[in-house]
Amino acid sequence: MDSLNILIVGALVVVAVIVLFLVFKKKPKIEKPVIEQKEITPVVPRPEVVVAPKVTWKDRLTLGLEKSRSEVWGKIGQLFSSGTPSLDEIEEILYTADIPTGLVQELLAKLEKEGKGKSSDEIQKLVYGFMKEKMGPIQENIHQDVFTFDSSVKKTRVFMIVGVNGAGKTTTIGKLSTKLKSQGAKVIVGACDTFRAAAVDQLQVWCDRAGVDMVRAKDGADPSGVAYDTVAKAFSEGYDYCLIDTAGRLHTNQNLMDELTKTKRVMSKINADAPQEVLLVLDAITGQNALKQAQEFNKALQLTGIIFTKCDGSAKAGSAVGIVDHLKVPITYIGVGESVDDLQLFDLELYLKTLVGLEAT
Ligand SMILES: Nc1nc2c(ncn2[C@@H]2O[C@H](COP(=O)(O)OP(=O)(O)O)[C@@H](O)[C@H]2O)c(=O)[nH]1
Ligand SMILES: [Mg+2]
Repeated sequence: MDSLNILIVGALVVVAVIVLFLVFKKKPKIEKPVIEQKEITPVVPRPEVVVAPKVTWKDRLTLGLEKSRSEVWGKIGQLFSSGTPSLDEIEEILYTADIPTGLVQELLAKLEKEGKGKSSDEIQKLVYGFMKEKMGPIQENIHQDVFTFDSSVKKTRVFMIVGVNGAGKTTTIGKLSTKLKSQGAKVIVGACDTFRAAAVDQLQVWCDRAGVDMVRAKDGADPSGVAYDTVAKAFSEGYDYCLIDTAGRLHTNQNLMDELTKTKRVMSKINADAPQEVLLVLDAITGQNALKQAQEFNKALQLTGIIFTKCDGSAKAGSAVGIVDHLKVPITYIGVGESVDDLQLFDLELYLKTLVGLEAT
């Protein structure tokens, strides 16, 4: 019985082995199917790519000076197009644009002498030539190399920015530091408008956005102290540009003007050349009063340049010619709006051609 069992089990094992062998041998190899991975793109309508047209500086300037061109400078030629106009009419237009009396009379005399029978375009060229003659020699005095950053020049340039309240000092410093930083310059800003906490915060926002350093006043510090600390840091740490913001003040307030003189003086204790530039921010809207302001600031601080802001929205942008002619101080920058790109180095030819409506090249 036992041997029969063993036999049966043995036979079963043999049969099982044979079956298993056959099963595994015959089983076709099942290859994993290769599933092609196709990218599934959802059918979503593509939004139209709108590329904002690049607004060039020439376009910005043309738009900014539109009022001055259409209401004043471009109008002179038009008046000549239908015969010789009454010079009184031109005189009145020039006075509304806040052109000083002496200059108005000079231009009228020129128009009277040379304008007869000329076309509108020829008159515009004559006006352009007159303005260029007045401003050209003074504009030559701009220290061009100072305003364009050159990384091979290892120098710290200090700009002191002055002007009455609301002229655009802080905004201009914000724009300038953004520009200089994007050119690769190391920039530091001194927040010396210690009268208003909001003014310091306003500057801080610009500096943070531009990624430049700023020195704030310690509690109770006076403006010249902040200027001193900023300039000292600028020179000891090798900054390329040091921009000093100051509190807006009326040019008629002697105490405040004295304080500005002191601020300027303390900077020169750190470096005899500092500040290399004392720039007056003038708001074009101020018109005739701008000249008075400029004279007072120049007397107290010996200005090296003028930053002419808010030329947009005012028909008085041409008052630049009177200011430059009177003061013998060049315009270094011109502002035609609130964005960084609305401030540019002043280019006399482009400015004058745009102002009188001649095609600028
Ligand atoms: N339209 C226009 N506004 C400007 C220009 N420059 C500055 N502003 C504005 O003028 C106002 C006063 O500027 P701000 O820099 O605070 O003057 P600050 O008191 O001299 O420091 C701000 O609202 C500026 O945005 C410009 O060129 N055009
Ligand atoms: Mg300010």
